[in-house]
Amino acid sequence: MESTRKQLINILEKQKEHISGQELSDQLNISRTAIWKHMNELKKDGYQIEAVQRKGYKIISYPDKISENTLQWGLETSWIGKELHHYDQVESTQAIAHRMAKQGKPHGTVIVADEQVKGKGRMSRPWHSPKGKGIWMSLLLRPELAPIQAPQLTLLAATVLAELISHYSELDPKIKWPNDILVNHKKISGILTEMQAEQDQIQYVVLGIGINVNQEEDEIPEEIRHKASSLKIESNKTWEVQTVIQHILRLFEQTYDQYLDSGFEHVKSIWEHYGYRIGEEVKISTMKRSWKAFLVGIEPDGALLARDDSGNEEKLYSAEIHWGEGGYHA
Ligand code: BT5
Repeated sequence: MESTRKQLINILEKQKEHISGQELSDQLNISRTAIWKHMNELKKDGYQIEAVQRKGYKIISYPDKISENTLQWGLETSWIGKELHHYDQVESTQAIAHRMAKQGKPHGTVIVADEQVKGKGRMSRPWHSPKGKGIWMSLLLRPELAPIQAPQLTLLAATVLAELISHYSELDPKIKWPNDILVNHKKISGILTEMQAEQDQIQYVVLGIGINVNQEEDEIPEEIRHKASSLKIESNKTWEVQTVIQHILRLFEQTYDQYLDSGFEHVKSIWEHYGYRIGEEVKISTMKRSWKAFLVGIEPDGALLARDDSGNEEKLYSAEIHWGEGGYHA
């Protein structure tokens, strides 16, 4: 049933004009009654299908509910998302992406889920991923880069998200080093990059993107409500998850291709443009000392560059940064 249904959707999608029941039944090798039943099922799932006498069927609009078909329909990319897997519920899209990477799935494979029951952040921290409220997605990449360059992909992804939010709303997104997207000092998105590498070559990267899209305030877990938010809460509008995913994939592909062609400089400057507290003073505590630092920007290896009062610059890989009044505290 599932595969005939998928074939049917594929045919209907390619069709600019109506297609007759007879033609569909010939192409799919099933009876016209079976076609009619499938159409009813599709309508129940939210597809709006027009049936015109003597002309046949045509899809008028797609369901809100996302699927592989609806995501790929109108996806203007050349390599990303050509292979795309959508799930209603998973433990974590990261785990699926790793499994697919090991099965040899291609560069650009995308895994999307409506809900994650064991979504994860960095260092195995939990990532809250409620059903239908956000984007929980992993990209499988096979870049010809040295492992040391992998952090650049995370920074690149963060710039893509910041650019999109900025482009499609009045919001003023910020990228908090290393990779949180904040709006009004609250985290609305996190990125988790995991890599499998051999000697000097990356085998594959799984780039996980989590975005809180349509949660209301009371749908954010209480313990993180002071520091987490969603696009809807901040912008006062409902966002179409499917369209946002398609925009992300398109802009990610474009930015990635440009990065491979002309290097990291462009990503760096966009990142610094959106960088939270970049060009400002913050307090930093490391194991060795506690000091007042001016945040200069990011380095090609993903480090945060900070300058102290005497003009000495230091690359930070992990440090406790006191982001300041009203700021975000991890
Ligand atoms: C991250 O970790 O920010 C990376 C999140 C990556 C999630 C994506 S979703 C698709 C893919 N599949 C996965 O399983 N993961 C990736 P980190 O910087 O460690 O932040 C985790 C912390 O953020 C938690 O300890 C909470 O304090 C907070 N947090 C948890 N869920 C959140 C949410 N939905 N929104 C904002 N903050 C959240």
